[in-house]
Amino acid sequence: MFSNASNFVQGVDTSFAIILGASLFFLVGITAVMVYFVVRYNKNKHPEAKDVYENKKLEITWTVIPTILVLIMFYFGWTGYQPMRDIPDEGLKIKAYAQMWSWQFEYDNGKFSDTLVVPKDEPVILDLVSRDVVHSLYIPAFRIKEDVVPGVDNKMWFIGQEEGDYDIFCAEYCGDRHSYMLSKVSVLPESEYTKWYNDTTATADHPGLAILKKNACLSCHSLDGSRIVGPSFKGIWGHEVEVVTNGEERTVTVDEEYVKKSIYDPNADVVKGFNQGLMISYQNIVSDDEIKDIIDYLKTLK
Ligand code: HEC
Ligand SMILES: [Cu+2]
Repeated sequence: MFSNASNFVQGVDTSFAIILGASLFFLVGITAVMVYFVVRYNKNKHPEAKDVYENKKLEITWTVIPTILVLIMFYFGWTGYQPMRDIPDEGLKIKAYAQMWSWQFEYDNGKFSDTLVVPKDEPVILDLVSRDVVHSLYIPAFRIKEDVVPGVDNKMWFIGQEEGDYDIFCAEYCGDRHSYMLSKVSVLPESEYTKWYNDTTATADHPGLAILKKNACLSCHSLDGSRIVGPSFKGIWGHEVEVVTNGEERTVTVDEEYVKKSIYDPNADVVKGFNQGLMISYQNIVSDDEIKDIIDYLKTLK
């Protein structure tokens, strides 16, 4: 509470503190009055119950005071929320992709990243795109959360005001590994951000591995033989797998054609023991050339 990590912290924390304060006041007040009444009006002290009928003053009081109170809460809630929806025209635009079960951020210059890197003190406008189901981008430290809905053009914005790393969560249950759908936002000084942004040289990764990372294939496929959502990629090249095609089991060898088919039409041959319909088709997302790189890389995973 009361940090200054983003431009929304103060507005949200103020309304939170006011609502918490009012709730505490009434918790203590009502409990005290209740205890007093239990003692004061118990049967020994007050044997004859009295029927109280109508009390205009009391009724007006308990209508007007709570109305004023909730209007105060509304006022602070609204003034804290309104600027979040008032998205500026100018700012750093970044595309935020959500998919089962990872985040990915794309910058103007075509750079992709798993973590959101932003400069300090500059408005950042996130264009929220879902590649599959409904997710929700949540940065608790910044007090912002916005749904990422497939087919809906939604945006969110903020200004990072303190350097550091903050958690990003998915706040909309989106399947098996929803709770692993984590990332970070790094707020850097302007000059460090520019350096990071301009550094588009690929990491030392194998090009095929870079493609698997970029498309978040690894949130469902491990490289070390462990089963996540899909089969591990370890040792699959050239091996035989049992698949179900149109309800019939058959054995196929993992070759170029099979890998390509698995990526473009994942529900045609479903690996036995795994669920159909989890992997989307990457037909317009991963190109033929990229599949060649992926295959080169799979060959190295003995
Ligand atoms: C949401 C989870 C998920 C993501 C993301 C995903 N897959 Fe899959 N994948 C699966 C599942 C589940 C199967 C097994 C069922 C089937 O064959 O459709 C599978 C099967 C495969 C197979 C066949 C594996 C075998 O052992 O025969 C290949 C190859 C494959 N995926 C490649 C990819 C690539 C490349 C990407 C990224 C471009 C990717 N997958 C992204 C879930 C996923
Ligand atoms: Cu999610």
